[in-house]
Amino acid sequence: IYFFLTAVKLPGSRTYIHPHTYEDPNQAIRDFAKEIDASTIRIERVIGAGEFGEVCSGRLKLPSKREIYVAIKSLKAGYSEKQRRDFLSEASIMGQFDHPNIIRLEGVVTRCKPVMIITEYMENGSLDTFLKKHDGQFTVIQLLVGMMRGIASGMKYLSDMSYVHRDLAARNILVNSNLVCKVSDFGLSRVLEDDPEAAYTTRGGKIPIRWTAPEAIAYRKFTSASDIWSYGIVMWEVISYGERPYWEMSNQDVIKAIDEGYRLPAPMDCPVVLHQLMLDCWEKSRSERPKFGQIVNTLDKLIRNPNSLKELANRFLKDHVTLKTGVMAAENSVLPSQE
Ligand code: ACK
Repeated sequence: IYFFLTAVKLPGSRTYIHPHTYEDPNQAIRDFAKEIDASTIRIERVIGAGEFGEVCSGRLKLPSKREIYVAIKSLKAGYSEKQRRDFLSEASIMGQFDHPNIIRLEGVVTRCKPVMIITEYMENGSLDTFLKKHDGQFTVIQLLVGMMRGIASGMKYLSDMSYVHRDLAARNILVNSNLVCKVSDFGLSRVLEDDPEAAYTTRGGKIPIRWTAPEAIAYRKFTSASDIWSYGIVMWEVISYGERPYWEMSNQDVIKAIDEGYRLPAPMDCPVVLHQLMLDCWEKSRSERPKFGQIVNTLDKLIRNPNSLKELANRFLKDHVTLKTGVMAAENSVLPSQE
C-alpha cells in the first residue's frame, strides 16, 4: 500500500506537456481538449480579431442543458495545415490548466468547419483596455491589489507546472464581470506573431521589449523569473490604469536605461510597498527576484492589513522623476536619452 501511495503523483506536481512533444498534434488536442458538437454553440456577435480569425461571443449549451456565455475563436478559411496546428496548440495548452485565474477552455470544434476554440466569456475584456476605460475610478487601491493577487496566483499555478508564459502583459489578461483577472493567450506562435508590441531584436527574435526581462531580450533566457519581471510591469500597468510602460521612449532607449539600472518610477498614488515589490521583480539578477508564491503571500498580507498600503510613494512628474534601482533619484533627473 505504501509503495502504491508513493507511486501516485500528487495533483499540482503535474507539469505541462508541450504540444510539440507529441508526434501527432491532433493527439494532443484529443488528450487535452473536449470536442464540442457545433450544434450546441450559438454565436452572437463579433468582439474582436485574433491572429487566426474572428473572436465572437455567444452561448454554449452544456450536456446538463445549462447555457453559459462563451468566447469563440474561429480559424479563418484558407488556412494551412501549420496554421491549423498553431491555432489549436493554444487549446491543447489551455486544456491542461485548471485554475480560477487561468482562462478556462470549454472545448474545441475540429470535426466541422470553421475550426473553433471555445473558452469562458470574460465580460470586461482585456485588462489594459478595461483600466484605461476606468481611469482613476478605483479609489480603493485594494481592488487593484486584488486584481494583482489574482494574476500572481494564476502565474504561480503556471510556474508550478513549469509553464513559462513569455508574454505576460495587461493586454493578455482578461477580466470578468466580478473583476476576476485571468491569464490568457497561450498559443505557440503568438509571442512571435500575434502581439503588436513584439519587436524584432538584433538576433531575429520577436519580443515585447517593454515587458521582457533583460536576459530574455539578450539571450532568450525565458524562465519563470523572466515572467516575474513581466509581472512587475503588469503591476505598474494596473496601478497606473493602463499607462504605457516607459511612455514614448523607444525600445532601444528602454533597453539602455534598464541596463544602466534605471527602473520605472512609482505611478501616481502608488503605495510604497507595491512599488518596492515591482522593484524586486526588476532585479537585474534573476535569482534575486521573488517567486510567484512569495508575491501571492505578500499581496495577501497587504490585503489583510490595508494600513500597510497607506504610505504612498512620491507623486511622480511624468518624464522628470525617475528611480535608480531602489533609490529615489533627484526630482528633475531624466531617463538617459538616445545618443
Ligand atoms: O479587449 P477585448 O475586448 O478583449 O478585445 C480582445 C478581442 O477579443 C481579441 O482578442 C477579446 N477576447 C478574447 N478572449 C475573450 C474572452 N474569453 N472573453 C471575452 N473577450 C475576449 C479581447
